[in-house]
Amino acid sequence: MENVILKEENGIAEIIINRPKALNALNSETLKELGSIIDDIHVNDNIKAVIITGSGEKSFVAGADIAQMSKLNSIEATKFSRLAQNVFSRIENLPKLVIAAVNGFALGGGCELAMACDIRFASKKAKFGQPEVNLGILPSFGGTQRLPRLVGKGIAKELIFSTDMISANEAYRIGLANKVYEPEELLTKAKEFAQKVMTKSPVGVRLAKASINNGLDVDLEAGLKYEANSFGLCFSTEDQKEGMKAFLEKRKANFKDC
Ligand code: CO8
Repeated sequence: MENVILKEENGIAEIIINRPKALNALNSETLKELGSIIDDIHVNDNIKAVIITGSGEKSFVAGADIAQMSKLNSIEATKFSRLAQNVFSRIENLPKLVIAAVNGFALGGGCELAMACDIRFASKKAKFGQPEVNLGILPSFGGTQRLPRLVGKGIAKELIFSTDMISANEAYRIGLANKVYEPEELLTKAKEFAQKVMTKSPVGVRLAKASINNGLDVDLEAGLKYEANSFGLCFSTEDQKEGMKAFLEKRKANFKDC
């Protein structure tokens, strides 16, 4: 693959968007490569968690590729938006933990990519923003939908209408970033978090992720039913039996993901 690097170590996949000359901007080729890597990871049982980051020290992803986008007609633009939305939804619904390690600019499509991940860890140097209305367009890789769900309608509108670029600390304050770290410790902290989650019951983590994601798109009663059904499903697994037995025997659980 030309634009995306995949590294794998100890059950953790590190996906690096790698177009540093364009500050890792997402063109259609990069999105297709990213989608194909996500699909491979989906069916690879050896990979338990994923970290997405940007190549170089300056940028996570500085948005969709403006040079490529500037040549699109209306139908092509819709297709481009749907391509990215589809890849980001596959990331959001991947039945494994996905952490965005935001190492620099996360603008436009870059902020939208980070928001499709479960957790956002930011370097102190990170900058977040949705600058699309500067370009005569709107956020269309999911930003008008995921940003208000994360930070609320008012702050989402403030960020999208103003195009203000905000610091990592401000992103943390409004709930866009989960944690802020020194640049040199960002990846280590992301890996440590992944390793911590990997000691938990994979069944529990997977079903909790699906329950949270599905619940946000339906009314409370439907979300509660989904949660209760997922809870019931746990009782057909070995992991539930092992988790509760281990507690009662005062030992560490040995989960097998079955
Ligand atoms: N697309 C293409 N190239 C880019 C992008 C981008 N988004 N961002 C940076 N680059 C390129 C620059 O053109 C430059 O290339 P070159 O060296 O060949 O001139 C190189 O990266 C370095 O950039 P700068 O020289 O500008 O670096 P600075 O440190 O001066 O500035 C900034 C960094 C502030 C990040 C600046 O590059 C910038 O403002 N970039 C654009 C950010 C932006 O507007 N992003 C949003 C794009 S729109 C979007 O994401 C919409 C998603 C939904 C679209 C739906 C489509 C249908």
